[in-house]
Amino acid sequence: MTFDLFDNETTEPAREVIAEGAVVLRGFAAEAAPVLLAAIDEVASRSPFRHMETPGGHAMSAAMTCCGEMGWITDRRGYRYEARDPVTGQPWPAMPERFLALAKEAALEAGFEDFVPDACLINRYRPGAKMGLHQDRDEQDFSQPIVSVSLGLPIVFQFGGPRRSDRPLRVPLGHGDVVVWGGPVRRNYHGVLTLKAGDHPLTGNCRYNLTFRKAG
Ligand code: MD3
Ligand code: FE
Repeated sequence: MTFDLFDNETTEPAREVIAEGAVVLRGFAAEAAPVLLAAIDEVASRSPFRHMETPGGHAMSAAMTCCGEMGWITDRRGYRYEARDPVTGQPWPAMPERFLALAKEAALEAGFEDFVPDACLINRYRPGAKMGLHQDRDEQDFSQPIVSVSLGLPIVFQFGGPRRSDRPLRVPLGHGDVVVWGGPVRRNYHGVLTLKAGDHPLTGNCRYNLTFRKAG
């Protein structure tokens, strides 16, 4: 006799649907993590992590860089996508093959057939860094999902509603977790609580988050 229940648990990714259009794939990127982290270092050697300035004049506590055709930036003039890194004056580094493959696999797993991201924002959190509730609305096409990949130290994600005043749900995100955000939740408020100190075997005192987007 075979135990189908156990077979399923080992062959299917563990998926948690936290809202219509929001699917958590636990550990989906765990195997690829060492390759992804090496690719992050490669990107950052060409477009270094920096603390961007908000339009209000505050430095963001998460350090950021980007890869792909377009990169997200913020400065005193506002939030936008640009084809060149303002720090280097050069085009953003190309999106690593393994990044693109993973983003497409995750989107497919969540039911998005032809996700072709042209931008990947890389956030680096050190202990004390956070990201307040905000919406991602600088992209052109809201029918395209966002795929997010968490690497390194765990954090508590805040998943709000379409209004800032909607009480956010708290979802812990750990190393290798991938979330696909599409459909109605694509416009929801979201953020992360302050990163707590820790020591991860692959990233030390950091958490990295990759967000894949179709900006243009
Ligand atoms: C839900 N990053 O870069 S990823 C961001 O952990 C950002 O670094 C957070 O929010 C981080 O903009 C959260 C998860 C995420 C990303 C985009 C979303 C959740 C989302 C867009 C819509 C709804
Ligand atoms: Fe966001």
